[in-house]
Amino acid sequence: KISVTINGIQLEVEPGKTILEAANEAGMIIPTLCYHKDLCIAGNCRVCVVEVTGQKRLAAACATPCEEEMEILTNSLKVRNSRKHIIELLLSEHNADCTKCYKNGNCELQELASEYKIMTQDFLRLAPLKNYTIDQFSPSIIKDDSKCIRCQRCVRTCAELQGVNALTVAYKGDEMKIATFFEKAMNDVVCTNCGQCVNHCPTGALVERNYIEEVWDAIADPDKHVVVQTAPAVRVGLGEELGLEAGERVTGRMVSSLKRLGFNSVLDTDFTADLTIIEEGTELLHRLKKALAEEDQSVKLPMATSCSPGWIKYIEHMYPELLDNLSSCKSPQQMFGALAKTYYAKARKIDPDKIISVSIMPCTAKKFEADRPEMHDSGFRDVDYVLTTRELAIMIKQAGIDFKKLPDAKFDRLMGESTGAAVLFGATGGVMEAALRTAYELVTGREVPFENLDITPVRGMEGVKEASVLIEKPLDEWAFLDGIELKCAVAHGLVNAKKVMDAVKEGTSDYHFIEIMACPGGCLGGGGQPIPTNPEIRQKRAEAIYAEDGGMPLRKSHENPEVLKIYQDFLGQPLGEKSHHLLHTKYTG
Ligand code: HC1
Repeated sequence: KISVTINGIQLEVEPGKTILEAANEAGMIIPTLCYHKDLCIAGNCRVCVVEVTGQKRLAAACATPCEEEMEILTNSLKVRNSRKHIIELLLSEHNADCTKCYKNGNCELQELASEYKIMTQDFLRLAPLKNYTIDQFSPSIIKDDSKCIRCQRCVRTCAELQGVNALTVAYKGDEMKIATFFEKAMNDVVCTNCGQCVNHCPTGALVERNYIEEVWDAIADPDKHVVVQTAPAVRVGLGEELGLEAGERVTGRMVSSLKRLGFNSVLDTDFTADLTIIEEGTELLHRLKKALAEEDQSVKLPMATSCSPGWIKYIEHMYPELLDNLSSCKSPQQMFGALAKTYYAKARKIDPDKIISVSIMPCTAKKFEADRPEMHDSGFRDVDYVLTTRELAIMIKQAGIDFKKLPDAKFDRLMGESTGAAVLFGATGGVMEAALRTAYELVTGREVPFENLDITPVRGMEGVKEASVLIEKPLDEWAFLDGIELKCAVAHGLVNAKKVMDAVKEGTSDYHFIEIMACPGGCLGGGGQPIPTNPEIRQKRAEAIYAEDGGMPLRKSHENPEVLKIYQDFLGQPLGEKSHHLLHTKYTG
């Protein structure tokens, strides 16, 4: 350990710790803007400046490692004045029309301006804002350069977490901006719509395209029957946006709030997550049969999950030659949408034309997915509006609902029942865990050989995880699988997807099944989740997902009674004709 003094207090810190880390650990807060726990250090905003005795220039706390005997002042007059000037300079180049900004109330720059009481504008804007555009073409993301403070968190996010590099720094001096390739619209470049840039942006420069007014209008229309579905990860994130601790499970209160908002039926994406497991598990077994028993060379292995729309867009751009490796299953969101306007409409005797299907997702790419031309198999647009967790929280606040005091409520029936396996979808490795619980049992008639059904090798925040399950004494139909070690890989964050997909492309992988989720941590770390999202918060949300699974009476998708019922009453059989039409698709890039 090394010895440093911060604001007169002597501290022992680990070598390599930055001043920012040492000060924060000792309870001394230093403001930051370009810094984010997920990202490499940039040190370009200078808001975190501190005084180091003996040095003429102020140091950026985020980028300066502690040194032995260093004496640091985080709160001197010189530091406070400098910081205030830096904030004023940032504001002088910023469209500070805060009351008209979507991020009003959740903007880090606005918070700092408030903290430092920037009342007058010492640095008058000398010229109108230069070289900015507002890109509103994407169904998921709005990019407004006039609100950008050039901290480059979005650029680093897109490069370091996703390896996509859709955003970069362009121009110099006062014309410098964050731009796409040739300044094309986000919709026309490799952007996957994952929204990680939105989640990491400190201001209103990158925000989700919101559909709050459209959903209020639908609810208010007496001629419409508004059905809402909620994604697995929303129940472990929504509370944060409404004043609760990270990782607090709010499933019952979420359902309560949706009923009070006026939705006609509050149903669950988890139902179709269970359904996905039946369809996808069956598809995997069929592929294995063709490839291993019939030696059909045309069958592609490994089969890859297909529920993360950011991942779908990524493979379309980066590995189009591997599109046949994707499962043909639509995502649970889209399966739900297709069934809402067919199965649900028929059972409830409602004209599908009058059904408005809304989904609450932790994800901005789900907006893009719902907008895809493939997603009209019900004869209508399958999902009409997608709201993020953040948008739902806005509606709850607008409705004057005191979320903390809400009683728990239960999902409505028909497409509202789910198992613990379904909620696992919200965490990286969860689709794999749910699929293995079912596929192993279908093949052997026995439970998957992991204690308490917890398939721990696919849990955790390692970028790429591997697991294998030895298949022993299968049922007669699956005799060809006897002694086979089913090999699986799980990747989250597209930068990790690349590692797995490069191996698949080069033919060096021996996996049978891979799960890829676009966002770090899986959907619980989605671009539509509360801000901030960082490693500690993702960890807490993951623990909440596992606790939710552990507490469910049913924990295997094939035991979901509503899933059994839908096959009996409507679908017939997995991969049957109706399933094929409504629940499966083919992405062609
Ligand atoms: Fe997801 Fe999925 S898990 S993709 O992350 O397969 O968004 O939560 O809803 O569709 O079920 C997201 C979450 C979500 C789908 C499911």
